[in-house]
Amino acid sequence: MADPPGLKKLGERILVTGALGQIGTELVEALRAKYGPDAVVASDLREMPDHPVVRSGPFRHLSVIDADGFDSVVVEEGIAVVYHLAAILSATGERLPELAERINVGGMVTVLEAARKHGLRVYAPSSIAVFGPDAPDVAPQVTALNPTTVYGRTKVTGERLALNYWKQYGVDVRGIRYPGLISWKAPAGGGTTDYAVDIFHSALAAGHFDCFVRADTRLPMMYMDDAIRATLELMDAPADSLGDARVGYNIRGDSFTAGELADAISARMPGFTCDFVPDVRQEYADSWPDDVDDSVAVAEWGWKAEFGLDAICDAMLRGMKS
Ligand code: NAD
Ligand code: AKB
Repeated sequence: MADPPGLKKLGERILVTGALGQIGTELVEALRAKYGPDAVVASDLREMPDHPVVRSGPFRHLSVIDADGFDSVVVEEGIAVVYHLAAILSATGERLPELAERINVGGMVTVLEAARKHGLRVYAPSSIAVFGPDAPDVAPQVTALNPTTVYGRTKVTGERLALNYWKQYGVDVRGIRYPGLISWKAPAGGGTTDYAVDIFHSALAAGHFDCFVRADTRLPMMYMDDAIRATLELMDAPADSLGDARVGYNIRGDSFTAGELADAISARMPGFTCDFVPDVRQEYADSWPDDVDDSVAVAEWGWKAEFGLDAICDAMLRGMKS
């Protein structure tokens, strides 16, 4: 039977939620390069007509907590795969906990329900924020998940929901516990690890940065190119190679302190200065591990990072100057 007028054939295209954010800006670019511009429908709650994602292919204005609207977009656009990036990050989430619950957990339910009904594949990222202060300094793949942030708790719930939909309904859902992501094409979106992005912007604009965590704050970090490649590689991995970590793989990029990051920038920009003036975000950073053990991702789908601290600094300064 012919598709109703105006509808694309179901099962042909990709939908990205939260596409105008820090990750979406680069993931949409990578997906459009891989599958063609028309195959990737970007969506977001925000409307930004001049954003490169909006200008480079189809865009739908869509809230992930509007389940009926989401279903309509899936059918109208012929969606087969969803990359679900829409979320409220940690710093904003602690200020607006109800909003974080509604969007992070409610949005996940919307996407998983649509996946169950329409047979969609789903990519839904998790975060190192699933770990709490009781996790080992180098967090293993499997350990108690007792986060003290609201954001972290929504991410644990997201992983559990995803695993249930996989086990009960066979929904092919995959995810990665991203470390703090460092990139220059779009601003970081209200997280705790934003200092590792903001420091580069302030260094270039003012030669100085007031860092909102202490110099000895050590966290897992990753350059965006590695994160995008990991996302594409995980989605391309054969389903039968993935175990229960499929909904939230630990992946390692590098681990460094805020002081080490400031020193690495000073080494490239003589005269750069950084003061450390911790605020409430220090508490969230202190609750997360120093590093992660990614041996399960390495064994199951061959993960390997390319960017360490020095390569990240070189790429950031080169990219921002261009
Ligand atoms: P971001 O804040 O930069 O972007 C999120 C986007 O979601 C924004 O464009 C926002 O407008 C949109 N959004 C918010 N509410 C929405 C709604 N109701 N409906 C539709 N869109 C909505 O976030 P990001 O850094 O791109 O993060 C994407 C995902 O990756 C999130 O799940 C986040 O938890 C996870 N993650 C990010 C990092 C990181 O360092 N960036 C680290 C770990 C995990
Ligand atoms: C945040 O700081 O909230 C995010 C994350 C690590 O999930 N960057």
